[in-house]
Amino acid sequence: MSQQGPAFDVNAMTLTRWVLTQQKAAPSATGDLTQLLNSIQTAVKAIQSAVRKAGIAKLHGISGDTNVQGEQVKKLDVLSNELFVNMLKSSFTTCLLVSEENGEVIEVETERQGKYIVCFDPLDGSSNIDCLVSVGSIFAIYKKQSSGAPSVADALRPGHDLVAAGYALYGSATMVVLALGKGKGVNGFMYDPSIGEFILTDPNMRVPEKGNIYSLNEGYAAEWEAGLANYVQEKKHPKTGKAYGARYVGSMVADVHRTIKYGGIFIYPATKSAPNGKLRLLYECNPMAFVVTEAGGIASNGKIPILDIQPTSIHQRAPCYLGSKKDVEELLQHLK
Ligand code: P6P
Repeated sequence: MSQQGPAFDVNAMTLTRWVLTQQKAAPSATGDLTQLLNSIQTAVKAIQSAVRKAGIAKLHGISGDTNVQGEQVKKLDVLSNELFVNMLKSSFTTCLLVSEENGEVIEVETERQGKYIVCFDPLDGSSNIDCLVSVGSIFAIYKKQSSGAPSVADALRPGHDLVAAGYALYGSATMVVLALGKGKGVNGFMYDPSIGEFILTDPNMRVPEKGNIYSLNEGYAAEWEAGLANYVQEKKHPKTGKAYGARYVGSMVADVHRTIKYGGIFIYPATKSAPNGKLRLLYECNPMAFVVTEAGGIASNGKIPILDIQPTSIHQRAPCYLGSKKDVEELLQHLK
C-alpha cells in the first residue's frame, strides 16, 4: 500500500546548503563565513523557539521573574543577546562584536578570534513582545581590514564595507533574509520546524520599483520637517491617482520586510527633538540598507545613502528613508 502523507522534499535547499554552495563558488573562500552564518542560524533557531513559547515559559516581562520551577528567567532580549554572543564567539570566526544590548564593544578572547566583526540587534522591537507583535534579529558583518588587535575602529566603517547582512523575522512564520553582496542578491529562507531547517522559499527577492504603502509613526507629525509633512499629505491626498495605504507595525524588521515584499517606503525620520531619528546606524539602518539596496531599492538618511555614512560611535542613530526606488526618490525631492 503506498505511504500517504505530504510530499517530503528529499533535496530541499536549506540555508546551510545554500551558504555552502556560495562558499564553494568563491575560489578564495575559506569557509569561515559559512561557519559564522551557521552560528547565527543556530542563535536564530533558539531565539525563535524562546519567542514562540515566551508566554508559556513566562519569558515575558522584566528580568528577575522566576518561572514555575522557581528558576530565574531572563528577559527575552537578554536571552537573545547571550545566544548571539555565545554562538558567535564559539564559531571561532569573529574578533569583535557590537550589540544593541552592550554599551561597549565585545572583544572576543584571543584564542577564539577570527577575522569578522559582527554588529547586531539580537531582538529588535522587543517592546512589542508582550502584545505578540512580530519582532526580529538584525545582523551586519564586516571583515577585519586593520592589522593588530581588534578595536572599535574596526566596527566604525561605512555600510558599503559590509560583506554580508540580514535579518530574522519572528512573525506568523520565522524567516531569515540574507544578502552576501557582490551581486549575489537577496534570498529568503522560511523555517520548517518539522525538520529544524531554513528552506529557500524566496529566491532573488527584489523591491518593487514603486509601491503604494507608506510606513512611519504619524504620532510624531508635529515634529516633522515641512518636506516630510508635504510628502505624507500628498500620499493621502494625491492630485492624481489613488491614495497610498498606511501600514506601521512599530517593529523595524516587520516594516522593512513588508516594504521589500510589497514595495513602498519605510521612514524613521529626523525630527526637531531627535535630529538623527531613533534607529541605530550600525545594527539597524546599515544592515537593512544593505539588504534593501542589494534587492534593488534605495536607503537614504535624507541627504546621502545610508551605506556611505562614516560612523563615529557604535550606538549612533541615523534618519532612515528606505524602500522602492521611485518612492524614496520622490520623498528625497520633498526633503530638498
Ligand atoms: P516608534 C522598536 O523599538 C524600534 O527600535 C524599531 O524596531 C521600530 O522601527 C521603532 O523602534 C519604532 O519606534 O518610535 O515608532 O515606537
